[in-house]
Amino acid sequence: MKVVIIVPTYNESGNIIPLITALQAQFKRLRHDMHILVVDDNSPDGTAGLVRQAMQEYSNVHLQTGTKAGLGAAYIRGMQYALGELGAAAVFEMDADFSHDPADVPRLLAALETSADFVIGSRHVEGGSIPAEWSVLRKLNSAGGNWVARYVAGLYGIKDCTAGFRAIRASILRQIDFSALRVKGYAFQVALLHQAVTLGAVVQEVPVHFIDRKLGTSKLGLSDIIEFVLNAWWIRMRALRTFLRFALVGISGTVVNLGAFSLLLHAGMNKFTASPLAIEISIVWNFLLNNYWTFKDRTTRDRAALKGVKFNLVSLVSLGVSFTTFIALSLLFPKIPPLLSQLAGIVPAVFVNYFLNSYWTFRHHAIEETDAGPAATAAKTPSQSAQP
Ligand SMILES: Nc1nc2c(ncn2[C@@H]2O[C@H](COP(=O)(O)OP(=O)(O)OP(=O)(O)O)[C@@H](O)[C@H]2O)c(=O)[nH]1
Ligand SMILES: [Mg+2]
Repeated sequence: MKVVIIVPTYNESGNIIPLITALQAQFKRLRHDMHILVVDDNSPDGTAGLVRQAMQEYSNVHLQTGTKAGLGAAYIRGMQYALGELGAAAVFEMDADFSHDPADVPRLLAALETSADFVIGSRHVEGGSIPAEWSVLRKLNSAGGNWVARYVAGLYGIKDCTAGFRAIRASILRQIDFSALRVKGYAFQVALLHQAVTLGAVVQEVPVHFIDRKLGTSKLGLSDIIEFVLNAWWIRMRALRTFLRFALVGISGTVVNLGAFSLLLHAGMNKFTASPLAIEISIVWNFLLNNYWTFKDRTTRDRAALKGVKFNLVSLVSLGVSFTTFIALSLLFPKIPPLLSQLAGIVPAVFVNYFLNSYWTFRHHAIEETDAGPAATAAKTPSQSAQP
């Protein structure tokens, strides 16, 4: 397997050569075709020049230069180059400042090979750590970032969403529309992870000890923090948008149901024939709108006709949920008006309907059938899924 370790650099002249040397030492232990791609944004301290010298010695070291546009922009450029020109089967994200221990590379790679599509070198799972000497403010910043990623962006099951030490299968990255990530700075880490989870990637966290940089300075700025929070909310709003569309379609379906029923009665049809026909017309109406509008961004495996059948079945389940609620409320509270029980039944039915259609009928299946990666075979815990 061809593996490319992407190292973004900005003024890392003190670190880059020792890092390349340390990585080469680790590569000797691995049976893979290991490469290093340094993505340098024309660092004024001459980082790129040092990499060019290293390239004389090592044929597996590559360099990409560009103008400084943030960590995310550098990674996007690097990943496109690694997937395109270099033809990588897997890539790593890794800092140049030795915060990520090169000796951890084989462990992350082993996890990628055996059980995951997206491996995180995690500071927040058992066995992992952040430096004890970090100030309270720094710890709060890190914890706050992860909190926002988990509860705002919806990456609930993942402990270290902001980590910058990762191993990712190319089959996942190839499906990501990088231009749609709309991030330039550190927010890239959460945006990418969210995309991968939405695509069905199996995520695994491998514990690592995060070490503070000894040389050079941190590049994290206020604009990065602002972009980070805005990006998490943007992800949340997109998920909400799907649900709102689904609800809107449901409301329009009710109008279609009643309209069709009236028209059929008007045309002289028996009410016992008109009722199920009107229901089916509204189900087909809802299905078409959901298929071509609500979930249009999803790549599904089934043909439209099969999805239509699934949608009908889900409608039947929702009917059961709604009716059971109606009966339960009517029996428990005989005094409340039937219309209220009927209305109350709609609430759980909408959520069940949405959940089943989102995760079954219109389930996103972007992984190719030929992909032998874990996402193609392994079951994913729902808590890790960010599929809205
Ligand atoms: N190419 C490029 N690399 C960047 C940019 N910003 C940061 N980096 C690199 O990204 C990696 C992580 O940046 P750091 O400044 O170490 O950020 P950090 O690890 O969150 O902060 P510290 O723990 O304080 O070091 C380092 O290798 C940086 O050199 C950028 O705009 N362009
Ligand atoms: Mg760092």
